[in-house]
Amino acid sequence: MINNLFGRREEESRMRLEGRLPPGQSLTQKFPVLHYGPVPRFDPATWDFRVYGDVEEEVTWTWDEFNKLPRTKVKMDIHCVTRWSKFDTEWEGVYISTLIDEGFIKPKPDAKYIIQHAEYGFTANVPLELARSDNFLLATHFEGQPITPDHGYPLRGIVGNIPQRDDLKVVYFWKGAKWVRALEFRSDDKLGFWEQAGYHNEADVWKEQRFAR
Ligand SMILES: Nc1nc2c(c(=O)[nH]1)N[C@H]1C(S)=C(S)[C@@H](COP(=O)(O)O)O[C@H]1N2
Ligand SMILES: [Mo]
Repeated sequence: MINNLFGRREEESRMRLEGRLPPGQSLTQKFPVLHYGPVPRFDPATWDFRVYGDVEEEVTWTWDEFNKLPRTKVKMDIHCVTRWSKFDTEWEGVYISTLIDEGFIKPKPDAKYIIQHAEYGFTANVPLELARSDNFLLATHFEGQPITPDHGYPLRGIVGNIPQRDDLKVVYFWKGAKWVRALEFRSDDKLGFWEQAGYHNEADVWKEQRFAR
């Protein structure tokens, strides 16, 4: 593993040189766990995933059904507002754009935002345009293994930077909800959990939009 061959500082310098280290961030080779509240238990028999709001047809998938949806792998750099960045993380899961393109989800024309609803009432909001882009994934796997319980098992939103893809907007990692259970499509925006607590609604990592004021 590259992480073992090079020290943290050497890797950080390399990322800075490559233009991949956003302002105010530092590289970590660990994977910190950050969330509010307890880690939920997963029961595949009762778990479901709901898509509702500004969609032509509301849908609900069981865990089995969710696992039959078209899947994608993506490698991203993730940036936490608490100033750690983790590079070249590999995720596997489901792209919202694929679900829309293949007719699994049919947003109404006025749908402009989505809210990720997670266990215990946690929410995270993003513009639909961002949720549909290649750097946003509903992920089941990290580095080839099911995501661990504290990182969001069985399903979480993931958002980060894909190197060389300067066309994509990159937001802080809190915009991906762990233990996500539903997507709500909306014509108007609605602040999520951390956004209501004073974090910046747009959360652009390159503009260092950490806090609302
Ligand atoms: N359900 C849920 N998802 C959440 C949070 C949370 O409190 N609850 N916190 C967010 C924040 S602030 C961060 S930085 C990332 C952390 O993900 P990690 O623990 O896998 O590093 O999860 C995000 N998703
Ligand atoms: Mo965070």
